[in-house]
Amino acid sequence: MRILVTGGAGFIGSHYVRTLLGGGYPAYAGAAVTVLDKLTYSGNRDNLASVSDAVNFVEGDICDTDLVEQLMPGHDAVVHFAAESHVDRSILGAGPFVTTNVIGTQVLLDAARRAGVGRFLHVSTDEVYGSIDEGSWTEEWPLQPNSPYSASKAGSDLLVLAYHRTHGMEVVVTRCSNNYGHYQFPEKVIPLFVTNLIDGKQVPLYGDGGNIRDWLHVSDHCAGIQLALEKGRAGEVYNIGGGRELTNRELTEVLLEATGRDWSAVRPVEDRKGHDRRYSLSHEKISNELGYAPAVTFEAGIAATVAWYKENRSWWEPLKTRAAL
Ligand code: NAD
Ligand code: TDX
Repeated sequence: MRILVTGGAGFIGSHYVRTLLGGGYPAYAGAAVTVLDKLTYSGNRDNLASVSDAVNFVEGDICDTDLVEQLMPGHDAVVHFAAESHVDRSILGAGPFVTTNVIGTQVLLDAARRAGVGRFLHVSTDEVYGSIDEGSWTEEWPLQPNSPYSASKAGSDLLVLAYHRTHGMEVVVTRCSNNYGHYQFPEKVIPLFVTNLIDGKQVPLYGDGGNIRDWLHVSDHCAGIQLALEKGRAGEVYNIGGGRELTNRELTEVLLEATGRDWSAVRPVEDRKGHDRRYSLSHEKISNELGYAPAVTFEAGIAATVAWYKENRSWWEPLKTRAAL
């Protein structure tokens, strides 16, 4: 079995690759892994250091048709993580989001179709559903993305599903809630806040801090992806949630406590443009059909995550300096 993992040097993709090569997904034991990653600001080969001997690492762009067409044949499955992933960056400039997230996905789909790849798993986000005041999103909710990032992800989801309807490709789309865990690039709220707090700095809390996110440990997300890859029905969408909703103020309180700081470390700042108020995801479908259940409690996951950032300054400090965070 040969798996092509795009974006495998990023936060979630590298977790998936490390787990797979560490024997964490028994059905894929012994699988060969190719990682295709452009190493943008958020891609980092250090994230794969523990498995570097076992990975065929290709530095390249998913939009590079020649490269992708040449690389694809011989692979049995594609797990597609590569994306521009940060909402704030998409507000500053949407170009790379449309290019990588939409066109890059089309290039991969065409190459996978021509090469007769058996399975194409597209990693997407709950943000494609927009914002929800009450209740939780099921897979039937209309797509109402509000940021350039989520609009580009919605575009890629629709393309992937269209290749199933049009060409009969064996695609599966997963949509997850907010991930956290080791190796998350320190621009996202949890690692940004934790590393600032460790360093005695302040943290910028957007708006009134009442926005709600549904938190999912990266290992539970990757376990859900693997279930959907192995057993999900082709042409279907599966939500992968963590089931733990917190306002950003509640999240901040947890992080202040974990780092021994207090509210004087919090700097209220202007709200994000078009800031989605609440995300809430139902994962009933993947739980009922495929037996998914999140295994990491938020308390245990956040304690391990904060401990990891405390112990791994050498990983995040240069990244923050380079990105001026
Ligand atoms: P990340 O930014 O940490 O990693 C993205 C990776 O993709 C990087 O290694 C980067 O170098 C690579 N990449 C970017 N553009 C590329 C290109 N043109 N060609 C090849 N490689 C390219 O992101 P992440 O948090 O690991 O997210 C992975 C996937 O999960 C994305 O598709 C994202 O939309 C989705 N997602 C993330 C979250 C979250 O909370 N982090 C939640 C829902 C969905
Ligand atoms: O400095 C900050 N201050 C702040 O209050 C940052 C960076 C964020 N926030 C708020 C905005 C959000 O309400 O925290 C919340 C989480 O923000 P992000 O970490 O930027 O995540 P979000 O915008 O919710 O998107 C994330 O989840 C869905 C990922 O970045 C996406 O890739 C994924 O699709």
